[in-house]
Amino acid sequence: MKLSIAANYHLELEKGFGAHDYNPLPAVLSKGRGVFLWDVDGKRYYDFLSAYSAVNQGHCHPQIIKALITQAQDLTLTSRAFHNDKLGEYMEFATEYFGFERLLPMNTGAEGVETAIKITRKWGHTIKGIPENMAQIIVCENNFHGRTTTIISFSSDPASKDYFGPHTPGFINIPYNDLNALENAIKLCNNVVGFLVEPIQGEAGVSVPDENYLSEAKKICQKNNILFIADEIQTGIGRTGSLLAVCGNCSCENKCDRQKETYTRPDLLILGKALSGGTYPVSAVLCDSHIMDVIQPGQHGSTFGGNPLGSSIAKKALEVVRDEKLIQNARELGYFFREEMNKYVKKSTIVKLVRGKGLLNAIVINDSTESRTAWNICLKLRDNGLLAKPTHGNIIRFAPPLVMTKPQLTECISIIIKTLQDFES
Ligand code: IF1
Repeated sequence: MKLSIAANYHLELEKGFGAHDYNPLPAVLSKGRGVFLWDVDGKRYYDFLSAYSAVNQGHCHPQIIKALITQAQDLTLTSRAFHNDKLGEYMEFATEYFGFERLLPMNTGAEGVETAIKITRKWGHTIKGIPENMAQIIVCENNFHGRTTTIISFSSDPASKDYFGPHTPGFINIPYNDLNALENAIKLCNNVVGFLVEPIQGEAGVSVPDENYLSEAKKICQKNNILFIADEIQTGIGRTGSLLAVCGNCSCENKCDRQKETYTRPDLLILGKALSGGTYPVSAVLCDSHIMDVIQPGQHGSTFGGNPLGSSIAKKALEVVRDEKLIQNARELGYFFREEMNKYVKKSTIVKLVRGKGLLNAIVINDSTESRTAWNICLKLRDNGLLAKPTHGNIIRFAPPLVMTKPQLTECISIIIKTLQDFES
């Protein structure tokens, strides 16, 4: 589909005046509501990326927007030099909802990850007794935790890492979903203080680990006095059909006491993205006092972290997930999506497999990672009214907002299959 004059106008402005740090799919969007996006020419699309799982609650959710507007008319920012009347209530709600004693508010996901790294390192040096500046954190190959210089220092993706050195030391890379590799890394290094892991590796192509991987990894960490750090920035807040991907197979039908449940409770939980329903940068690190209290006044923070606007939005965004039972919906629609897609995959020459959990899924295209097939499929999906984007060459991620209905998903599945059929040999 050729882009309109209006769309090209916007593309050219970005091209002429912006950094070329992205290669977006050619679509210029101007409006979003629920599961839908509209472009500058009024064409409607189903959103199957959800801004990388930041829009779990649907675009411009009315209650979240109302909370944003109401707070924005009173007070947006004081800095943490003073208190405000929204942060405490948000902290109380979020710590109870996720089952941790304390919350440190930040803004972007990468800031949340950096915060978790600092807390873990300081815990290692001051509580575990690792010699100063010797702390090591184990991470997994093909990770994605953000784009700051420390975080890309432990990336295994050359595009994210090369030429941005000198890289931050103190990280050990091991294969994902490999418990022996975790145990061996700990055996080889006495200074390990933490294990930072995505419960499902999103950017790596929705790589779902073995059923027992996270629980066994947590046990290995516990046995070795190492902090288990779950990066749930993309997988959390209902996306995988549980409140957290580490919750395993529970979808919150019966309220659990997350302080005690046997689920794989992380020592540090990192949230972002859907924590604000995609309306405002809000991230957070949650953990219990014996870990969080290594941070004393003046040792960490940010200008916007914990501001009243973000706090009001985040509390409402979480209430929407709870009250609209989005976790259960993601779980049920996820099963339906994979079941329907597998009926097609069985006889497809172009799709190798479909995988995922809840409404975080992906298809693997039967072509090389260097081929343009996945990209061309996404261009055709766009023409057919559905927006998705390839990750790592031959994988297409499918992650619609969790407010999607079954009839809408049924229509999307037929759009996807009809589009794929055009590429069958
Ligand atoms: C981009 C990827 C996804 C994340 C996890 C931390 C962060 C992210 C598990 C950092 C952010 C975003 C970043 C965005 C595209 C997107 C992404 F393709 F980059 F890898 F989702 F998979 N942990 N992911 O997924 O959070 O600082 O961005 O708020 O940089 O292109 P952030």
